[in-house]
Amino acid sequence: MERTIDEAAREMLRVAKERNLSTAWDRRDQQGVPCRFGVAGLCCRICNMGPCRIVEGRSPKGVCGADADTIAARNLLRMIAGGVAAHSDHGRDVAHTLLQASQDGDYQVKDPLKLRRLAYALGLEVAGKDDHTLAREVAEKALAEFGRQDGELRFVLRAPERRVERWRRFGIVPRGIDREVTEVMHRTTMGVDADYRNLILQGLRCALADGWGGSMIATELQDLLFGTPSPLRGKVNLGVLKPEMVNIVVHGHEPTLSEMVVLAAQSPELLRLAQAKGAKGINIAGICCTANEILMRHGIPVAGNFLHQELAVMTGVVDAMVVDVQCIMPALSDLVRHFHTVLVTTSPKAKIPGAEHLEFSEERALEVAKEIVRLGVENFSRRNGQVYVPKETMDLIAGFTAESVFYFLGGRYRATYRPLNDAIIDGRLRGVAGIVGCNNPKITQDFSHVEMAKELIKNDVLVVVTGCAAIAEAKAGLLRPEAAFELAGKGLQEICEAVGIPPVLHVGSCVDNSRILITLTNMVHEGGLGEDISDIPAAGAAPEWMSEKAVAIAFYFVASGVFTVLGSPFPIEGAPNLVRFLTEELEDVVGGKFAFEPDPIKAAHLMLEHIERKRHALKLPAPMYA
Ligand code: BF8
Ligand code: SF4
Repeated sequence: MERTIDEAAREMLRVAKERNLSTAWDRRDQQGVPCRFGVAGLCCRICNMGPCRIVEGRSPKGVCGADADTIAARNLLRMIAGGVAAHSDHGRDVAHTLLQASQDGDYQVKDPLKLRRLAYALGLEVAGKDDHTLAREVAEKALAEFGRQDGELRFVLRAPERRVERWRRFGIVPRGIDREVTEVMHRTTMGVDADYRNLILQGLRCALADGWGGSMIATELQDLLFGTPSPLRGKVNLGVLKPEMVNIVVHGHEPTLSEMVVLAAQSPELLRLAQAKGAKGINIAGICCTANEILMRHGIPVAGNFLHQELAVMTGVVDAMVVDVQCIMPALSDLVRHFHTVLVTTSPKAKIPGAEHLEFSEERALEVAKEIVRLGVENFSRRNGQVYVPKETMDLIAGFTAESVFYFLGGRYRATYRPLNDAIIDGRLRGVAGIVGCNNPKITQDFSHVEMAKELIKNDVLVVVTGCAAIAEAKAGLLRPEAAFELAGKGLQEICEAVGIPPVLHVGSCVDNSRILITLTNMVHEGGLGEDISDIPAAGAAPEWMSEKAVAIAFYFVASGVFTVLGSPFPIEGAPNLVRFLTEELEDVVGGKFAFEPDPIKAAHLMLEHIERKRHALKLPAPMYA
């Protein structure tokens, strides 16, 4: 199997081989054939009577009597809880940061208009309050959602009425964010919930507490603090690293840190220091979701997605790699020892043996960020001359949001979803699709993301992307407006040309998948495409997923009524009833369901077939350019 489709990555993998440096791909090979019980979801180590394994014919049940469906469902639920916890803890941190925002502090309110809209959505009295008082109240209200004991999460009520009714009917409206995570952990301990259907319902409720809770809080409050993105130009891939400059790579997730690093790198005193060290300036580049955050708000270049983190270090020009939380390979600390790069951990939640730890705090945000940048600048003169920077870069447009895309589609002065809905209704567009999620060394890097997107846009489906999928599409050039003429069908081409957008729209980081939920809701409200998200000709996919966070995302999309295709199955294949429930029966419950399909073209066609079914149900005409 090819490791990657990315020329820059290929080049760096050659360097890795020459220098005998281990990468995620090598370690994946060293793992050999994975344990078949793990793959099938048939291993349980929840209690000390086990670990138990389900073997057909010999041991169909665990010591306690749990069967394959129970065991696989419990394991899957714990993955959901892990993902929800990660996104939501990020959301909580952002709310804490918002609490600190003040006129003269490091963090300020950057989008007062959105502040007012959000305060209103949270049920706050808006009139007569200044921005920072209101921001405080929004932060407190948001924080209360985590510990809420009863009732319903406020943001859930932003979903279409039909959707909320459906959730109420099945008892899956999340109460409090932390409560749902805790309840998953409780119900999956030994001897509690043994009914895979009942377990999955709780999994859906917990996931909804992410999409319409923790992640949505993260996205919305980040917009308040750092500004709501609007489309801008940027560059991606390892060629954005500059041998003649100090390169500081920020990797991880929370813009609370990366925003400050961006600011610190503009400080005259550090720029002077960089010059004194012989550097032409300070270059900041991003990896993973924090890259998406600072790309879409500042146009900061992106060094790459998840599987690029080790490759970036191997260029030999990364003076500091600054990380916070999530998707940071512990392998980095071994790797940096072969280079001059200093790896800086910044979160008390995420330390790595061998890394330098410089703890970030909101109270001293800019000060700590400057210390971190200084570390990088001082390290510039320790470079040892071995430089392998690939030349690859690609232009892109990023920074679309539920607000801004349709600001464009609606014309400069009228934010409306009408043109988008009309295009779907008259058949110029077949529908919309989201491609999200990670890289995974089990799958050729970026291949599935890119092939799937190409197939969809060729068939007049407008594609939105987030996270590492967004970076994959960007590297392949699909976030350029020109890509519409090269690759899109005639209908999508017309729209892209009229509005000046690429056929694949970058809508942000992984917590920004909540922007897609709001977009779909706005489409419902605009009218003509049914009354619920599940009526819209839309589909989702995570073709190269690896993280528990992707499981949480997939579950909240399905729970919100979206047909979602995964490039590799959940570890549940040994549990036939559970598989049937998730891939068939669930549609009757939430209007969405899962499919598993490794071939990205076949997966795209599953999505297209679903979109056709939805068009048919809405009695829409055949696509204009079939
Ligand atoms: O949160 S797509 S590899 S970086 S988990 Fe991680 Fe997956 Fe990338 Fe962003 Ni999302
Ligand atoms: Fe085995 Fe049941 Fe304990 Fe799991 S919970 S380890 S299946 S006895």
